[in-house]
Amino acid sequence: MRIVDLRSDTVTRPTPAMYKAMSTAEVGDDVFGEDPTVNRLQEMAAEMTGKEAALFVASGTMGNLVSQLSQCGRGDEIIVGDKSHIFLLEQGGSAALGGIHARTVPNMPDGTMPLAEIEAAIRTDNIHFPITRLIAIENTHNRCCGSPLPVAYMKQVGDLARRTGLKVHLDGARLFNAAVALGVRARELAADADSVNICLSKGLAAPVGSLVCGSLEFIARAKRARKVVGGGMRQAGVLAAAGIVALTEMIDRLADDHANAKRLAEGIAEVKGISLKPETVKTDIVIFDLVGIDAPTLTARVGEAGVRVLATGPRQIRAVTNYHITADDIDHAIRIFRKAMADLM
Ligand code: TLP
Repeated sequence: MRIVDLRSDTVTRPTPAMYKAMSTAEVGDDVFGEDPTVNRLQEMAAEMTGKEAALFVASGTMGNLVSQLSQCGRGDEIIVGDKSHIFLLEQGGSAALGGIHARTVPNMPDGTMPLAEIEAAIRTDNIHFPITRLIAIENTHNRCCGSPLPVAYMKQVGDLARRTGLKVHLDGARLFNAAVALGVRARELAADADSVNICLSKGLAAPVGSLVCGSLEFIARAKRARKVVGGGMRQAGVLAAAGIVALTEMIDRLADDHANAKRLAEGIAEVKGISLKPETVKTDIVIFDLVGIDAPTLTARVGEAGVRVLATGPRQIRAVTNYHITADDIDHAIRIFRKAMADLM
């Protein structure tokens, strides 16, 4: 059966160039800082995000956790979006492992948090309150339909943080999708962040890995935090080699994923029972609501026909385009959705 896997951009498998690079990677013990391939990847990531240094970590979750552990102490508070990955989908790891308290501010449909609401959430000096340390921003914003947050907004958050003595963490798991969609460089989007997490294993198709980027001083602390969560890897150059290919060859083509996501959105927006505004789709993520049918039922039905998507709510579905998905796959998926809805409604 023809399979069109739209569950996530994380389902991507390594490209032939990645397999080749992995098989010939020069390696060393990275806990000693002696893996030349890891070091090269870290230098590339630092340069691309405009930071002094970078650190290779196992996953986006580890990158976000290590960044928070490096910037906050126990009992400190972070301001995060109520639809952010950090708040919803990382097991509350910063609280569980770092004693860090999360204060949520609503994410708007475009992924931003209103500046006035961020400011209102900052704690004043009062013996009853935790101390606010960090504002965490997500760009693109996964649960807000992959919205790219513009440079101007990132700067406004940075200005607010500097004025109030806070740090900014950027969960840039899909920062390159944002850069491509907005026609800017990733470093412009990262300029106002003290720490940035970028992922290689999503739209960039590397099998494993993320990088946290920031000042030399931040990276020194992040390296300790990575070690205590068990993330000190040894001959990690085997993985980093694929990451170098990801950062070199896989960024510009994200535009194809964005075009395919738009094509999918336009193709299913008119289907009865699907509520979706195609203009909200700006990167590789399509999120839509259902009317008169529940998400697990539709997900199971299209799944039987080989089209894999995720239910992200009782009546909400997410589809994510990626390296393996062609425009023809999208047209096939549209036909499967149309038929499933016609049968079920
Ligand atoms: N997101 C995954 C799942 O966890 C839901 C996905 O399929 O979208 N930040 C953001 C914005 C993310 O979307 C993700 C992964 C992460 C962090 C965590 O990355 P990993 O999965 O590498 O730990």
